[in-house]
Amino acid sequence: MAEYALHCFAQSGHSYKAALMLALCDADWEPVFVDFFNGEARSPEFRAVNAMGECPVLTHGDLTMTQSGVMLDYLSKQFGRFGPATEEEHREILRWVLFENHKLNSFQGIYRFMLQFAPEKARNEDVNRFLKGRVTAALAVLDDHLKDREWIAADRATVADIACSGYLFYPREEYGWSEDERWSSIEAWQERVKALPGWKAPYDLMPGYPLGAKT
Ligand SMILES: N[C@@H](CCC(=O)N[C@@H](CS)C(=O)NCC(=O)O)C(=O)O
Repeated sequence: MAEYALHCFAQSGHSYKAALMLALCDADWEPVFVDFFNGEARSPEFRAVNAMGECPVLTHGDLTMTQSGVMLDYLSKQFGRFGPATEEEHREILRWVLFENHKLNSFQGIYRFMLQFAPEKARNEDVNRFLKGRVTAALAVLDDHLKDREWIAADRATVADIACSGYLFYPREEYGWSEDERWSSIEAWQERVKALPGWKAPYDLMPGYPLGAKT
C-alpha cells in the first residue's frame, strides 16, 4: 500500500493539481479511481469519504483531506517543496489558489464538462457562451500576470503554479479553442511547468482515460 492515496479520475483538473504535486514531489502515492461519470461521487459510500461529493480526496495515514488547495498546502509542508519562503509569498500563493478555484478552474472544468461530457439534453449554446466568456476573462488575467514574470507567486515554482495548472494541460481541442485563441504568456509558462522534474500530463497520471477505462 502506498503512503498517499488520491481519489481521482483522469478528466478531473481539480484532482490533477494534487496528482501533479505528488508526482513533482516524487511521493509514494497511488490513485483510487472514482467512477465519476457513472455517479460514484454521489453515492452514499463516497459521501461518507467526502460529504462535499467532490474529487479529489487525499488520504495520508489517518488523515483524509478534501479541497485541492488544502492538499497542496499540506503536501508542500510534508515535502518542504513548492511552499512560501515568506509571509508575503504565503499571501500571494493563497491569492492565486483562491483565484484559480473560483474563477479559473471552476469555470474551465464546467465549460469543458458542458462541451465534452454533458448529456445532449443538458447542452445549451447560451450557457456555453457565458462559460467561455468567464474562462476567457480568467485566462486573460493570468496571461497578463505572467507577461513579465516566470512563475505565478514567487521567483520559483510554487503551489500557485501547480494549482493554476488544473485544467491547462488537457488537450486544447477539448475546449474547442480556435487556432487564434492563444495566451502567449501562459503558453510560455506552461513550457516551464512541463520542464519541472517529474511533470506528467493529466491523462498519464490518473486512471479513467479514455472514458470508460479504469486504468
Ligand atoms: N474546490 C474543489 C473543487 C473540486 C471539484 O469541483 N471537483 C469536481 C471534479 S473535477 C467534482 O467532484 N464535482 C462534483 C460536483 O460538483 O458535484 C477543489 O479544488 O478540490
